[in-house]
Amino acid sequence: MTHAVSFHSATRIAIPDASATWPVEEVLALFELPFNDLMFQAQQVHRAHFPDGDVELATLLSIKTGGCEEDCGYCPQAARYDTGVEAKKILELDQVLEAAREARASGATRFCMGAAWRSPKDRDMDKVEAMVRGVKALGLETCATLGMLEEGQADRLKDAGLDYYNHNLDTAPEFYDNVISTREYQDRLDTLGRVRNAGLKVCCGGIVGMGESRQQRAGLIAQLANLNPYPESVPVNHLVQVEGTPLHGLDPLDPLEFVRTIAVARITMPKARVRLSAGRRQMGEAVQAMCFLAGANSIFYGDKLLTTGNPEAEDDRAMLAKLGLKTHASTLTEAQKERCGG
Ligand code: SAM
Ligand code: DTB
Ligand code: SF4
Repeated sequence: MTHAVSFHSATRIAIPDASATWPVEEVLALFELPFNDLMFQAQQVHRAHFPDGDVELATLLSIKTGGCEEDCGYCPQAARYDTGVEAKKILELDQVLEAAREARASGATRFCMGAAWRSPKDRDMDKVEAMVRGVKALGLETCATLGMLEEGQADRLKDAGLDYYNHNLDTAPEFYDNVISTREYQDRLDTLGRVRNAGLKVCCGGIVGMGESRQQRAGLIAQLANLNPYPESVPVNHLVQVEGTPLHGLDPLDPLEFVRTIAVARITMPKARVRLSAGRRQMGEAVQAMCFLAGANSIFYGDKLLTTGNPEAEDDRAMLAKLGLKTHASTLTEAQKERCGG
């Protein structure tokens, strides 16, 4: 065991500290626990690090849709696949701010701006920086996902007031070439390094259900958990199969395997926000409820992800109420609420 562990007083469950390193075999061993033992352990770790039942609501906006030059096999926005997604120009600042105001009024505390780029061009950076400044001024936490960043670009985003940069590893290194050929795994790690060096918080996760093995799911989680420090925020996406993409038509993943992935992410990255991300519409409430039990504490909130559907906000509010979960906004202190504009 390479982890420094502390013990949760009531149950003597080992809780790894923030600097633990995770060999893939140990991550795989977690995946292979009896389901109830895994869930119990994940719930212990979760409660040791987060207030009970707190779920963050993050709204996603596609600020630049479609026409992307990359070949990510899951992605409806890659120009080379015939998916019916139309390439559009970058949104205007006021369109973004309008969406951010609506998100805030519906109860979101975090606003994520996504662009279908391999990497941002310099002329795009000015526009994105203005968006980040404007969204931040509304009191929302800001997140952007714009592709690979070059030297200096992460610093510019940090200066504009960006809180998180989302850049996913997507899968295990040994499965990666089955999914993407237009950029390397190392390119992703390099961007994550620049994001870290700029002092931004890292939002980094991946996709499950792309035909990878359990060992490879463990490989992805080990990669994430062994980043030093591990990401503050870990989106776990369930592949949304889109007609026209190479990954359309795969056998669906066993939903319990998805729940296990969430639990293993929670145990190996105890202080991270584990984000139950793409695929919720296809999942149903019972599987989502198990994901919350397994340690997920953030969702994308609003009826659209980037190009595909997400549950209606009203249905999500009803689901959270039914499960007795609280939104992050309702658990913020009065001082924090003041900073977030109420
Ligand atoms: N273009 C930028 C990039 O790829 O870094 C940012 C946007 S990209 C759409 C952000 C992430 O969305 C991808 O890394 C992938 O993890 C996720 N994603 C894209 N299409 C998906 C799908 N069909 N199902 C699940 N997740 C998906
Ligand atoms: C992340 O990991 N998942 C979100 C966000 N980061 C940008 C994106 C999911 C996209 C799902 C497919 C679509 O709607 O185009
Ligand atoms: Fe482009 Fe990002 Fe989609 Fe890959 S995931 S094709 S980089 S938009």
